[in-house]
Amino acid sequence: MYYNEKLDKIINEIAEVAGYLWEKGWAERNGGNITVNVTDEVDDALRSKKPITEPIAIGEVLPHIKGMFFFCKGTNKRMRDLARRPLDNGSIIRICDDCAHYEIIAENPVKPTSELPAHLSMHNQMIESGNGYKAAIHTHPIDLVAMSHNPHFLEKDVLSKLLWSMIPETRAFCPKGIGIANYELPGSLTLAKSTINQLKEYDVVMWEKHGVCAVGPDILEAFDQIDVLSKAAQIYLTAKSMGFVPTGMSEGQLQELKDAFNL
Ligand code: 2HA
Ligand code: ZN
Repeated sequence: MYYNEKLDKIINEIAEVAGYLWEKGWAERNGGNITVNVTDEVDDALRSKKPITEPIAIGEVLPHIKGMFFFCKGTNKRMRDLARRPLDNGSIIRICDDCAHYEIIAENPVKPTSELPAHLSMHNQMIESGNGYKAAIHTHPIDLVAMSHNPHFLEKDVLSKLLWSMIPETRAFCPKGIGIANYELPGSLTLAKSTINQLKEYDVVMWEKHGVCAVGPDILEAFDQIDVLSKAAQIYLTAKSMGFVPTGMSEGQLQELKDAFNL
């Protein structure tokens, strides 16, 4: 038992997904990050804990996450270690009442992920939109990142349409497709801004030549979105490596799926 039953369940899900990211080869060294809004699971004991740090600036003012609690992978920590020892490789932070700083409230002085501005901006937007989403993930899937090196695939919805057409599940389980954020410095506020811009339309965003971000109701569903897209990318790449360009499902077949599943 780490904290309480409900919070432990979420921490165990985070550890489970961290293990998948490592196994898939998407999480070299400290690559990738996970944050989950755990405000509803924080009990009075944790809420009354004194912060172990002075307030640290987020770099943004994020009014919708005032006073909220997030479990965050630690900066410079490895996903493969988060999978085995989540509390040594992540920490719980609380957003201060000024909405511009956070403090670490768990025992563990692990500083949160370098992509905190993007992650907290995504959570802020999710609360604002009222979509009920609580999880955000960023990872480095080899196939999807490789595709982002082709300028044609960075044009709006070109990649979504190609990936949807590779296997019916992609259309069904990633119905919004994938948005594109052009290359920006990792960890920067500009990357955070272009990510949340794309999130207005998509649940998954490609970070050009870097990785992919996804949001969802929980961390498993956010991971599933990237996994489904990566599977479609692998089908495309496998066909290409066999020496042909895959035909892809037709517009009619994709429309039929859209109608059948009310997408
Ligand atoms: O946290 O992946 O983008 C390590 C990264 C930064
Ligand atoms: Zn990254």
